[in-house]
Amino acid sequence: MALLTALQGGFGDSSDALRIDGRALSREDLLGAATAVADRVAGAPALAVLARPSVETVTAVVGGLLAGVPVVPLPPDSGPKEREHILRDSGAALLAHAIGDSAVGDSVAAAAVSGVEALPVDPAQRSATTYAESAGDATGFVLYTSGTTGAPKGAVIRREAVAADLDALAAAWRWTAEDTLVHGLPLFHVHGLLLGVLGALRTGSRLVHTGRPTPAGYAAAGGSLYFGVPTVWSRLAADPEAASALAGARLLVSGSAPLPVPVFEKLAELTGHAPIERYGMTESLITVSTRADGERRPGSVGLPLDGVRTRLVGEDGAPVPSDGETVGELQVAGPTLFSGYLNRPDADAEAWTADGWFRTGDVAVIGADGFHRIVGRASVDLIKSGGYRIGAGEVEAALRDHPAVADAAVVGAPDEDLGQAVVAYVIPDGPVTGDQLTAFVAERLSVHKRPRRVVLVPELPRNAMGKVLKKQLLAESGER
Ligand code: MCA
Ligand code: AMP
Repeated sequence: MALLTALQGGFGDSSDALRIDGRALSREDLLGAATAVADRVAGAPALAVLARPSVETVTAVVGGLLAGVPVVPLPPDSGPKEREHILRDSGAALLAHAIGDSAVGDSVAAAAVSGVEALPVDPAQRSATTYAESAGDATGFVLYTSGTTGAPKGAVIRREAVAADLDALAAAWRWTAEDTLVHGLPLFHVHGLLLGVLGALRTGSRLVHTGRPTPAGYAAAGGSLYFGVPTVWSRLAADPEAASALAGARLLVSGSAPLPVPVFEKLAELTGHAPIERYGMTESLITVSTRADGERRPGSVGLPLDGVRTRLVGEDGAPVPSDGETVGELQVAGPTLFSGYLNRPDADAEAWTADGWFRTGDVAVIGADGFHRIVGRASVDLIKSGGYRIGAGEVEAALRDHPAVADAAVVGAPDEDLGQAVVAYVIPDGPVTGDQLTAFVAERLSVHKRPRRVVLVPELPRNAMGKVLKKQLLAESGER
């Protein structure tokens, strides 16, 4: 079966089946334009896509999928160092970008360094070539995601994993062609791209992408199904007028980070809809969710999706009971899991158990009724800020590259708006300001990885082994 069932099956089309940041396309137009991209990329080892929230991005991604070429979304705000790594590591031969994109210079320059050819995408082009559907176990995407240390790792995601996840979500959320999906999330992650775009092209729902996920944009969109990260929902809950405009929706869905219970409750009060909360990872896609026809319990992410298995394991590796109290590391298995990290057998060895389960690194509790509650992350070095996953080690390494930095430690400080905010503790080795260091990181890494706050300190708290005591820094960061 085709991955993008509705797009390729041509059912229920309309002139604005897809509206992105104010520009509309029918599915027939998208298919013709994407096929023109497919004609140009067929046979390439991988296609990088400069993933701004635009019609061109969707056209390029779909073009890669039609041609059976693995798609590598490139965050548009990633600094040169990160961009270079993604392009080189993924083996992308082409970098698709919007034709006439004046801000594309940097990326094309980076692409030139890596021997990658720039591919301007024009959504007005058309082709009617037909491509045979690729095998389900072929790579659909390589999605780059941060670990606790080092550069982002490429998670290799099979086409059939995407299809399985979308079908399981459609069942859990009763997501159909009758829906109009609304969100304004970035198009280089599972949430915004795989669920938020491919979900619409598989189920046949209309899609309105608001450019940015603002309360006003969501209020004006008139959708039935809304996606957001907790920061988006908390900003909406703080804007009663915008929130009340969502009263006519069918389902509000939160994910990518924990939805605070007060935000859940405020949203329910203002919109009349208790939000659905679901849990997932880049590596596993979405695995656990509350259901449209089931209980929506604040603070809980619900039940495993169809076909997904979960278990809790203690620090000694032994199973932990599902009694609603005992915490353990959450491990998952099933058809939505990734195939492994590209070029990183070391990371694979750490991520998988001997019996084939994926270690999420999240700590959870499972109730006797099967409901899952995510308690936190096992490592303080993986930060979630505004729903973005940020490795403390990557930011620390970028800071240490600065000549006036002797050492740095990065933590995710509690933050009402973002969940966690990136805070850097830096031992200077010469005259330097926090703003200069933030700007320095911005030249290397994505915008959201920049420290929100830099604290210059004479030394870092360490244990007897010399390891930085991050929990102590975290406690201090919360006091400011
Ligand atoms: C940001 N800015 C900064 C800094 N950081 N300026 C100085 N120093 C910094 N450290 C700038 C931004 O570029 C922006 O500028 C302005 O400050 C406001 O930034 P911010 O507060 O971050 O607001 P925002 O830009 O509105 O971002 C909030 C957001 C965003 C919209 C919630 O964080 C977001 O889109 N998050 C979604 C992440 C996501 O999709 N994750 C899914 C991962 P200017 O205004 O000039 O641009 S997939 C996943 O997790 C799994 C599978 C799952 O479960 O879904
Ligand atoms: P990413 O790889 O960016 O997809 O981030 C995955 C991580 O986001 C997970 O390991 C969790 O720590 C976190 N996460 C996603 N959804 C939720 C949720 N509903 N509640 C708590 N944490 C979540």
